[in-house]
Amino acid sequence: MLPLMKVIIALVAVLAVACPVKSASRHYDLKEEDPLRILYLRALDAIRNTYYGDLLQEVAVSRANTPDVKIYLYTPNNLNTPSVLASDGSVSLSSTNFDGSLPIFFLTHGWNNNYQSAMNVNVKAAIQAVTNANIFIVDWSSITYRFYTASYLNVRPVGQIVGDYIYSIMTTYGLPASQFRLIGHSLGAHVSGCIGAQVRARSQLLVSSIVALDPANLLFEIDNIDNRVDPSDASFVQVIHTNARLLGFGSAIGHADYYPNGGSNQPGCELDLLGTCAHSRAYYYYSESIISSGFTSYNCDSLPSYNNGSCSDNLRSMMGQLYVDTSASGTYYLNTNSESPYSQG
Ligand SMILES: [Ca+2]
Repeated sequence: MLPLMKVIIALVAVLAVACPVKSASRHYDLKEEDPLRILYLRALDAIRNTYYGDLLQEVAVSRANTPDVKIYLYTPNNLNTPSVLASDGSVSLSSTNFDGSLPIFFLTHGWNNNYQSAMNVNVKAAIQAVTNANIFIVDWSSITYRFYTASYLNVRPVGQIVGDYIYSIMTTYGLPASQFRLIGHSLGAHVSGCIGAQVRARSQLLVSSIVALDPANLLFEIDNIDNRVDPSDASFVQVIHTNARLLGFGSAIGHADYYPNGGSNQPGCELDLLGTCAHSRAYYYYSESIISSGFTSYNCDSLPSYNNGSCSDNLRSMMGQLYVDTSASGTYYLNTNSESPYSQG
């Protein structure tokens, strides 16, 4: 039977059962979720638990290699027309406008996205609006336009390819790992973690920061840091959660984790059963944080505590920012507007 058919049958079966749900997963607490959410999550679990083995077989022959990963470079001298680079290093940076004296950012997109997707377009424009920088966009769309599991299984291989690429820049130009900053959305957030881990493995040094924008949830485990973003992957890891426990990872997995509007549902995304609207808010908030006066957030343990004022005397931090707040630690809460500009100050 085709895997897709199995998935459809699993979804139908789970939806048909509709039995009371116990809070079984270590990723999410279902008690406060609505019934449709619960069914959705159980369907995802059914896919994972029942058919994961088959899906692994399906993609066993498709481990990413360097031809699957393209890298696009934008600099102050080519703001919108990229230099197209090969991730095996076969295209020399000396043939581009790369400037080793400028900050270096690597952006990595998620599933069903490419280098021209909204995440890349918005974050790149925001960076370019405030500073001169080398902006590398990692395009692994030849993989991400395939089945989710194929993308999931290639998070670490793609991270290793790009980590090796960064290491080659470091050695060629004599640059420190601390000059590199990584930004990734969804699966790309975990790829960024794996990039950082590979740089560390090659150089024994850490990249400066990773901004993990609503890192993907499905199939990732809190106990396995090897294929997901975690604090060991960079000097500082900031996570912005906007669709926690559905498309995005719920648990706090960075040095500092920000939960705008509670981190699960976002205002302006009310009819958002699949979570895609809330999931994308992460990069819209982040882009705005770069070019605006920012999003004030408060160290707090929950949205209700934040909303009832219990945390108003706690430490504050600005969510996002081009150069993240490395003094932050723990979880932070804030509210936003339902449309741009999202910041409430
Ligand atoms: Ca990791």
